[in-house]
Amino acid sequence: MRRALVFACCLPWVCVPAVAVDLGGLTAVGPVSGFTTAPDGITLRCRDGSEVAIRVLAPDLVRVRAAFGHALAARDHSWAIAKTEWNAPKWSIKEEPDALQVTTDALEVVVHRDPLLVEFRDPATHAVINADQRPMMFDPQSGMVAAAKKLGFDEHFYGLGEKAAHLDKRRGQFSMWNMDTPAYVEGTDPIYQSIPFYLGWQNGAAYGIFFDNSFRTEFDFGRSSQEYAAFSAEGGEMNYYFFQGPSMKKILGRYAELTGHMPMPPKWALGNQQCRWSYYPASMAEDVVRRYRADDLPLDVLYLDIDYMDKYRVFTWDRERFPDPNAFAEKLLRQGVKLVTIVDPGVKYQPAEFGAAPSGPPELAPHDKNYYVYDQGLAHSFFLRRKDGSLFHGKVWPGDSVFVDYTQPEAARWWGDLHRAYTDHGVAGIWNDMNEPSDFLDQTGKTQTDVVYSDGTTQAQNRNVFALNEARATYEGLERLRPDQRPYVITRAGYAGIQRYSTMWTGDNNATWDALALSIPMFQSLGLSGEAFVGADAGGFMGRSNGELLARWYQVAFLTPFCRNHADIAAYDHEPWRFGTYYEDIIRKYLKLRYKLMPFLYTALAEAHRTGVPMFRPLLLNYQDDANTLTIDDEFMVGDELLEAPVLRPGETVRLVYLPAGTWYDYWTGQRFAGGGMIRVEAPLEKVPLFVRGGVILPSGPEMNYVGERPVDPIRFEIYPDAAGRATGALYEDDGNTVAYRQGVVRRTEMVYRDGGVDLAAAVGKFQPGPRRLVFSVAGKSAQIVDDGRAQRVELR
Ligand code: MIG
Repeated sequence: MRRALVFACCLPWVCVPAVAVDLGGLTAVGPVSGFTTAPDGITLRCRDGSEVAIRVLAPDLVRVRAAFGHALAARDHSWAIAKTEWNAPKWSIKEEPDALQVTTDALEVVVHRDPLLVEFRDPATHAVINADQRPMMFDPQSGMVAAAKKLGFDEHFYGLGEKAAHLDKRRGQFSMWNMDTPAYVEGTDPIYQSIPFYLGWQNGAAYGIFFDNSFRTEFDFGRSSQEYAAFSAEGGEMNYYFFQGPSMKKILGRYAELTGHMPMPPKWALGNQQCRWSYYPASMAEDVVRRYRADDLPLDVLYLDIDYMDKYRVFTWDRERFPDPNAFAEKLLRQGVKLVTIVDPGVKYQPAEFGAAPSGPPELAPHDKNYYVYDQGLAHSFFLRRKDGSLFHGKVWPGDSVFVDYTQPEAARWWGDLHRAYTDHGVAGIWNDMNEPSDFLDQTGKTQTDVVYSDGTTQAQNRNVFALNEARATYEGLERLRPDQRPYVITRAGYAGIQRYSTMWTGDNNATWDALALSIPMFQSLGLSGEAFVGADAGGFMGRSNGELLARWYQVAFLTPFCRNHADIAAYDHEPWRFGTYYEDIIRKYLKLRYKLMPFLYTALAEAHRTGVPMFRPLLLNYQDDANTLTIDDEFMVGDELLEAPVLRPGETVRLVYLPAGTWYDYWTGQRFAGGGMIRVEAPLEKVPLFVRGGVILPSGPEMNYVGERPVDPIRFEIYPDAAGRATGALYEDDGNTVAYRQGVVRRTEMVYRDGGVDLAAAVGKFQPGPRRLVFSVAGKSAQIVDDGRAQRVELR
């Protein structure tokens, strides 16, 4: 059976292409027959019985909600939304014969009455930013809803979360329907996650649209027509949020406010991570860690994949493979390595044979006769059922399995509390896989749509938010189990808002050069969709990797938030040492550099937490006015400090690098370049083209083999002056583990380099790192001080 399952799961995905948004035959909403005002906007009544609400949440954030043929439902709930109460800013309404106009400080929303067309304009110039190409539409038979916006002649599209596609989504067509798609390639669509949020760009100005509808959704950015960019869903309301820029960073800030900020993960989550399907028994997993240490390779996290469990039963341990989980976890921890275990949503369907529960912790007991998770879930009616009342069964790793209704608060709480089976044994974090939810019998999810939830909604509406709710239950469970520790959760599937609970990785990629290249626009698009903590399986999950590919892969992975090597059960091993010391030396160099740059990376991560602006960025996000960056997705930036142009083809040792206008420095040689064009850079295998923007002060620390191995002392600040001889820098610090940062126990140190010295501002925040040395250097000059948090001027000599 095991063999058959492996086969079924590893079949190359048969691509179900996205459906063109077919607007033919849909019924248009409107026209407007009257309206009422509310404190935060207006509600339009239409001649066809429809209702359309325009709500002002912030000067630059307006929500449009439409019910077709009837009034808007009183229940207004979305799992994606973090902030439901907004203080309506000042706005005004103007009535004209053919139109109504709602105006804020940042936006002018014009609603034409007949036909009913919504237009967003700049209040100062009245220039149209985004406009309906036709009235919003619906299909009374199927329940489909749709909107079509005029397609700009030079309009470009970004975001949409996890898509196996290039950065610029113009002319593309995409579906949102969470799906388990092993070995996906560019063009496979949909894949694991659904983030129905996009950014439009025209002439340097950006806006955002979040179509918050969790039914199967389609986006069409000028694929089926020259005239419109359309989005539609198979059910639910027309419900979207319009974000006015023009700054993309500002939009991302608002999006984070609306759908939630990413919490700070534990600092060790930025450390190097190692996984394989599957390391067992315990002694073999220990061998992996021993080899890391013997080879002087940094490592912070080791993963246990599905084989640590007793026959794939979640919340259990296989006692033959892992006789003493606590002792095992402790052994790892003594070497600085934290343990993360996989948890799948499928609960083995196992009616009890005997009533008597075994004594002792249930996760360590034998389960062949009696499986506590199934018994408890059944007794409390926590499992999903079909419309006819029967349990919803799927087939996943444990075989016949049932799934939890995480929308029931008691079920979510129960699920969260079950994680005691891990936290009691020293497990530091949880990895949620298979949560589309995957089902070997039907990966399309079509046979799941009649599954009903406690609130009466069906899987047609909830499939896309299944993983979000599982992650929420997991995160909140970890918070209860270890109140003073930051939860660490990593997920495969998700929906908008997932960043509140989980980090993510991009699933079962291939061990190919194409997959490496594809990962860059994927991370960038995720970052433009609210998910900052992203990464891919380094080396490529499926198929056979090799030394050159692995070395080049690490040259990208060492700067991605999530840096984890992982491989399929059937794949040739590709841990850093597998292809010999030549490649291993290169990989070590980049892993060491990652740890050296940890002060910088952690600062960039804290920025993402605070502002919603991701650390892994497309050039476009930093250079929004530079149209040369519109399609660049084979280079990336970390923060606005580093620019990398990785080598993405075998055998290549040179590459062309676009540098935006400004001053740039080669990270390796310090050589200075003027940006605004392409340069040709030598890139032998041991070297990745890496640049620092002029104007930056880049913090770094001592080398380490795991986070916390030694004090971060001294902290070095390399100064890279801009053309005017100036640079600015920032350093974020906190305790790295607890949730005290939420109460302001952080420390932010800002500095400016000018006139040959550094003006250090007084440190802000309540975190006290204790005295440590700060070393500043620029072009042969340097200075060292002992930091006491006070403002001071440091002259470099
Ligand atoms: O059906 O747990 O994406 O990382 O190693 C495959 C086994 C299930 C898919 C995950 C992969 C993991 C594997 N899982």
